[in-house]
Amino acid sequence: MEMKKSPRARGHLDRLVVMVAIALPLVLSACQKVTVPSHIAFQSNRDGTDQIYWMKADGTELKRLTNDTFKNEQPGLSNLGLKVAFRSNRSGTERIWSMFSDGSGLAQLTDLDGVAAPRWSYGGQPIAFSASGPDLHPNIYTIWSDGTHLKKLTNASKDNVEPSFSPDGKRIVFTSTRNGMSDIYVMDADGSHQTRLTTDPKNDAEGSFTRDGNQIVFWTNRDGNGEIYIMNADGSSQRNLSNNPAFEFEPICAPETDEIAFQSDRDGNPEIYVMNLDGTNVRRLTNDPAVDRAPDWR
Ligand SMILES: [Ca+2]
Ligand SMILES: [Ca+2]
Repeated sequence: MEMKKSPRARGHLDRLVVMVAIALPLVLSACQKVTVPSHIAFQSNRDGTDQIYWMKADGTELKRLTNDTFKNEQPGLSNLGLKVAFRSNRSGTERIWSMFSDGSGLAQLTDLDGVAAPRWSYGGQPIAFSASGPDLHPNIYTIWSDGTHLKKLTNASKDNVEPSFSPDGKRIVFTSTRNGMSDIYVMDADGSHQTRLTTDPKNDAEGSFTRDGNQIVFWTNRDGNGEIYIMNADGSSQRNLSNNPAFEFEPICAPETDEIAFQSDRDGNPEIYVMNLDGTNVRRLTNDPAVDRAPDWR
C-alpha cells in the first residue's frame, strides 16, 4: 500500500537512504525501529456489552482492551496508542475514564454528567469531550489526563458535541445545533473564535482534521443517507467522498497517512472501514455480525 509520509517520517526515510550505502541488514533493522505504531480503536458488542477493542491499521492483531461487564464506549487514543480515554458506566453513571492500552492504570477523569466522545490532543494534553454538566445541553470541555485543568470552552443554549483537535493542537472542530440545525464549527483550543463552517439545511457532524490541518472530514445526511464529506478548513469546497447508498458515519483521519477510518453498514451490519483521503481504496477492517463503531486512529 502506497502511503504518503509526514515530514517527520520523511526525515527517518532520508536517514535510511544513507544507511543503505552502509549495509542492507542494518537498514532492514532500522526500518522496523522507525515504524510508528498505528492503531484503530473502536467499540463493539461482539462479546455482549459494548467493550473497547483495537487493531493495527491494516485490520490485523485485533485485541480487546476492556474486559468487564460494564458499558465501555467511544474510545479516544493518545499518541502512539499509549493510553485510551473512553466513556464507561462502571461507577454507576456514565463518566470519562482513562487507562493504559494494556488495561492498567484505570482512572476516572471527571464527575460531570452527560459525557461523550473524548478526543486526545496530538500534543499529549488536554483531552476534549462534551458534557451536559450543570447545563440543559452539552458543552465542550477540556481536561488533562490526570483529571486536573478542567475547562469549559463553549457556553451555548443548544448542543455542543464531538470535539476533535487539529494536529497542531491549536484548533478544535466540533458540532453545534446553536443555529437550529447540526453544523460543523471550529474554535481555538481555548474556546475563542467560534466559527460556523457548514450551513446546509440537513445535518452535518463529526468533524476530523486531516493530518496537515488543511482540511476537515465530516459526516452529513444532506444526500439522503449518511455520507463522509471533506472540505477545506475554512468550510469551502465541500464534496462527497463515500458516495454509497448505505449509511456511513463516524469518520476519523489517520495521524500519519492520507487515510480515513469510518463506519458503514454497506455489508449488512456496522463495520469499520478505511479509505484514502480522495475516497478511493475502500477496504473493510472488521468482519463480525455485531455492531462495530466509533473508531479513533493514532
Ligand atoms: Ca452513504
Ligand atoms: Ca460488525
